[in-house]
Amino acid sequence: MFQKILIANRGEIALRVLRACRELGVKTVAVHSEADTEAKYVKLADESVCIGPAPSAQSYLNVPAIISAAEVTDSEAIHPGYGFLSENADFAERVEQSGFVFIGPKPETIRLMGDKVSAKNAMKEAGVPCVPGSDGAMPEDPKAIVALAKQIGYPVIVKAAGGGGGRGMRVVHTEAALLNAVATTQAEAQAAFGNPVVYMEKYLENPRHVEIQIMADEHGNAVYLGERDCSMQRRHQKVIEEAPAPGIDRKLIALIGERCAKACRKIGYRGAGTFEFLYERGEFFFIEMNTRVQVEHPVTEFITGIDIVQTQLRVAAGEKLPIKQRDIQFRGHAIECRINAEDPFKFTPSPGRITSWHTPGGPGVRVDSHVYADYMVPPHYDSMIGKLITFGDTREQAIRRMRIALSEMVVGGIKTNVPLHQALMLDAQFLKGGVSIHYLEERLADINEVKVD
Ligand code: MV4
Repeated sequence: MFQKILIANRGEIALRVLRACRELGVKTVAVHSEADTEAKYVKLADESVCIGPAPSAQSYLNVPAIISAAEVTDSEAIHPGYGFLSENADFAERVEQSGFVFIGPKPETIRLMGDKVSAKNAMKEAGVPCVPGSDGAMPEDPKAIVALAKQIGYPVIVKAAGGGGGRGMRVVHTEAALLNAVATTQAEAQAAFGNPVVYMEKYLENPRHVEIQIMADEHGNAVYLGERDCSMQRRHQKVIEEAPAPGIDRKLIALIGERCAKACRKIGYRGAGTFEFLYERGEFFFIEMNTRVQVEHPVTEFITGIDIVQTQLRVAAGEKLPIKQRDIQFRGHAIECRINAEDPFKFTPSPGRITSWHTPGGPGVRVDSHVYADYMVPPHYDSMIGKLITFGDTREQAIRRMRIALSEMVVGGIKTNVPLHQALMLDAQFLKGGVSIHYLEERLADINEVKVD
């Protein structure tokens, strides 16, 4: 195991990585911006280095400053967390070239998955079911584009190869709108990602977002840790995640999970990863792969009992996966509510000083947060200030525990989305389970309509 690692991130995930290090006896270096000097993980880390001013571009995305911090502190490895540089292949390469271990997949794997066309090709090749579409980049010939869309059947969706996570895509309902949509998406993709390549898929109108967590080592072992349902989202920001996904056939999950694990072995994947699927009418369709630890990893930790962040550190240090697929048992149900510093129904950010902070507890309750009373939520970053995760023998018990936990939660001085979560924990459709990716936005539109009238 490493002696010392550098945590190239901020907020709750910096604290989560720090705790995993503590348990493994690994020393930690926190890097932080000028806005995060008072952060909890900075105080708790064995060492800390200020890497620049508040704006991320000058601190958490400042590659030379992060590498220098690793050098001056004699760190052996860098954990990138999520967001920021976590899926930047050039960063992973620079880390390795500078003699450090990047806690994640190989740079070429990140690059393969970062290009959504090559990712889809690789996964299709490896036997992972994909959304029907262009099988690679869009043809050049306009006639071929029109013919392809006709063959796929409208509506279709045009996506940028350099996009992902909801950026650079356009739904097309008619042949009349097709070629303009392709040209516009290409131009936007060039401007946003420096890559004009686009591809086409059948547009699924009312799917769920279900993702499979995998874990792999560099000795050819890979396992799947079940799925998470992340359909409760707004503008591509997940609001609630849960595991298992309600109402999906366990045999189908096992089949898709095995396919994902097999694909990881085939491409030589290393570390934690997530296969994103759309699930509609009993079928799974791969859309993208995330090559990092995800915000919602705790729900999987609850139902499997596996510490995903510790396992990331172990496999990065060259150890074999500590678990075999047959040892992994899925037990109970877990739900995560993301707590954001924002207006609960208008979603405007609400940074500022937290005057009081009381977190819930009790059996099956976990709070992952870096904040505390008197902490100043900086306006420069993501509004997520913590995550509330509950576990129960059944989904109903996890929900009951979440309602109690939310009622115990006190955050003074700023607005949070706790009231939204309280409303959703009583929502009939949520309680039934299996809402689509459009459900929350439609429900919020209803709420706002009532308020206007
Ligand atoms: C889709 C889709 C429907 N059909 N692809 C959006 C984020 C990116 N990861 C892929 N996305 C979608 N791709 C096909 N062929 C609908 C979405 C989508 C979505 C997916 C997951 C979670 C939330 C979403 C919200 C809007 C659209």
